Amino acid sequence: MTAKAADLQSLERDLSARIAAASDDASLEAIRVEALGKQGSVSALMKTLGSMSPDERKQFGPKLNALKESVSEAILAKKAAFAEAALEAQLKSEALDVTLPPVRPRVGTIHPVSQVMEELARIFGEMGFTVEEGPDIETDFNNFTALNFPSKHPAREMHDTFFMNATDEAGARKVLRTHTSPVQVRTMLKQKPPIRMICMGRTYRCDSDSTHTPMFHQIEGLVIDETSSMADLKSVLIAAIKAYFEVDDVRLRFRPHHFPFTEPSAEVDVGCDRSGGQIRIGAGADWLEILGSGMVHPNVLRNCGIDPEKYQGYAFGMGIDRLAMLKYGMNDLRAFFDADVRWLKHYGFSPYLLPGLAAGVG
Ligand code: 2NL
Repeated sequence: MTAKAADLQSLERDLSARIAAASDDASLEAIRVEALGKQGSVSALMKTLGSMSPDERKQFGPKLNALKESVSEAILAKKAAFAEAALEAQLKSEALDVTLPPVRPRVGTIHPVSQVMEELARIFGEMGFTVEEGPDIETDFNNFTALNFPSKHPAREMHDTFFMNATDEAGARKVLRTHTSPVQVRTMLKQKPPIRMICMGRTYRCDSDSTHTPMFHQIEGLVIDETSSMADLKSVLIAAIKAYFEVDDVRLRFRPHHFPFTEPSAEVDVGCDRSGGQIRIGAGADWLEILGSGMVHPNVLRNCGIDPEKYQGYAFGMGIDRLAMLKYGMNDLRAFFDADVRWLKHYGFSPYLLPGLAAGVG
């Protein structure tokens, strides 16, 4: 063997041993530069080709080229192996067990009153009612006059109604709506019958004790067409109460009453059972008053631009806060509006669980 051939062989052995021993990309790169770089050992041997005899070159040239190829390939193969190992390690560290329950971000809870409003919107929506809205600050006309309240009616007195300070040209002051009925007035004024609507929202009365808060929530319903009657009212209420309380049997008792905006008017009691220390709606021998209702007064229809000779309908109203207490077992109304995070955590609902009739509205 020529001296050059021996050099080549030992260089090859040396390089392949170092490539095999390389532990990372950086040391491989160093070996590549040392061997194949401009100043590298293989490149140095390449430069000697020029001074060789043609015979020597013929024998030595291909060997040198083969060495260059094999070193280059060995380095690339090792680099690929490193890349694969790195990917493997990354995939392992990012492995995700998709059978684990989801991690839920902390985003607070849905207030029971909001939950109940969602449920009621669903229940009445399924029965063809639209959901209408209106402002909390109302005109005296929309809150009282259109609804057939006489000008001296006690509900208009200072001690029941929150009045705004500003007066209009006629000296009238706006009010915080004392019920949601002005939304029905607005709907009747802008829309022709048939009307089939509910509205829900905040209402205000100057009243505060263990069962009254100055702000509370109401739902009211209104149906105006040519034929709707108290019988239709009763069947709609029974269906809604069954769906809301998730019970199969509900009894209702209509007691004659008076509201300025309905004639006839009735307060409605629902059958319940108080024997277990708590109220269970549906079964049992007791009664609980839950809503007021009646046939819309002809004066109200007229005040809202609807001909009472042609159209008629029913209306009802109930307190949402108490509906929430009855279904979800809260017993102190005032805690509803304290914004105590412990109460909200206990009684609030997950924002991820929206009420739906298919899965039960609860
Ligand atoms: C109750 C009683 C009621 C209505 C509300 C109504 C609205 C219009 C016309 C006629 Cl625009 N009536 N609403 C009717 C009867 C009773 O609520 O005890 N609410 C908590």
